[in-house]
Amino acid sequence: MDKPKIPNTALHERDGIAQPQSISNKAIAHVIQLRKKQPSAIELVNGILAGDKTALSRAITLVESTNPSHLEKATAVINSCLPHANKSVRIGITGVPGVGKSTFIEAFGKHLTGLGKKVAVLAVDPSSSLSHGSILGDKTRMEELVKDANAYIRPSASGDTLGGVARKTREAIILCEACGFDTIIIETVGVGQSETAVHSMVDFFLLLKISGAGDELQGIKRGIMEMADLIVINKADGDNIKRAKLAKTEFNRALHLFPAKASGWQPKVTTCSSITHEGIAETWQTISEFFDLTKANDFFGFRRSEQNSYWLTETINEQLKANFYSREDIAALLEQNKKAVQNNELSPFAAASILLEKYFGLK
Ligand SMILES: Nc1nc2c(ncn2[C@@H]2O[C@H](COP(=O)(O)OP(=O)(O)O)[C@@H](O)[C@H]2O)c(=O)[nH]1
Ligand SMILES: [Mg+2]
Repeated sequence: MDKPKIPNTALHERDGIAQPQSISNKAIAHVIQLRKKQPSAIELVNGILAGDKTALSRAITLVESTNPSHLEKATAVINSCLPHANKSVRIGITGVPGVGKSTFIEAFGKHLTGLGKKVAVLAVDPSSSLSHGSILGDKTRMEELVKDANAYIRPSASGDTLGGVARKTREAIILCEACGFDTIIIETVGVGQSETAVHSMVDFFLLLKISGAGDELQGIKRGIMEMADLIVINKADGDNIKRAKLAKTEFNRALHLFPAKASGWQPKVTTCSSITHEGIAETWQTISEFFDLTKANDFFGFRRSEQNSYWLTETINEQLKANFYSREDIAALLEQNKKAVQNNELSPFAAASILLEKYFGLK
């Protein structure tokens, strides 16, 4: 018997084969159950204070949530954790992509857990909202640290603005500290003003570099050099050792040209290899000296309280701005006044006054 001919046209549909349901009803029921069982704020806090990393992750996700209905719970968790936070050292690490930040943090973090410390690694990377966090993909690079019971690695919060990402990171620091992490490492790639944001939330700022073809100081933003408490020349291994030592001399000379720091600390330069681990212990030794000095001369506490008031005003600025621009009546009036300003019918200052008066309900 001849097989029926199937017309070769796009309008024809073959009967498909019945597909098995890709998600079982049991799995769906399980997910629904989990959703229902969102832990309460008190459960989260108890988990965090008991050192439970799952509770910590959940709380950080809550804090990062942009859903307004989560805000109240997030605030309650943060407030309960706050009295248990602060007992830590916070270290910021920056450097261009490829310099070896992830590899360094893996080696450095393992060294610290080897000393009995509990290490949390967070990232500030406002560019990563699309790629879902810069260090997420790097988790493979931090293979050992990820498996370490005394380490916690969290990819960067996504967000549209650096201010938003920075606030979430500040809150994540508090949660990590309440969870018993005593050494917080904040990684950032030098995008936008992210180094400045990280600098304003850490006690110690480390710039990672590699030795180049000679002119080591070329291409470094002066501001970053000025912020650094320590420059670490990474990849000081193999053929690179000699060049790394030369770079160290050159950076040391350059650092001495900057004005003295309020901390009383003279910034230093070390070399290390994140692969052979040569120089990792010395790098931590140098950082410890900084903490000894700044805790003895009270700069440590002073800087933290300065940072707190800085973040208070930063947050007010952020939220006022966000609230202003999200109001529909303001947006309409802004559009209208923009045209008038562009056509020189209204000065920018007069237009701003009109808008602000409307915003504050003065008119
Ligand atoms: N030889 C050598 N290679 C390194 C060292 N540290 C990192 N690398 C390599 O440099 C590349 C970039 O490292 P990665 O940690 O991803 O840099 P990141 O982009 O700054 O996080 C990787 O191929 C690493 O294996 C080091 O100390 N010595
Ligand atoms: Mg990396």
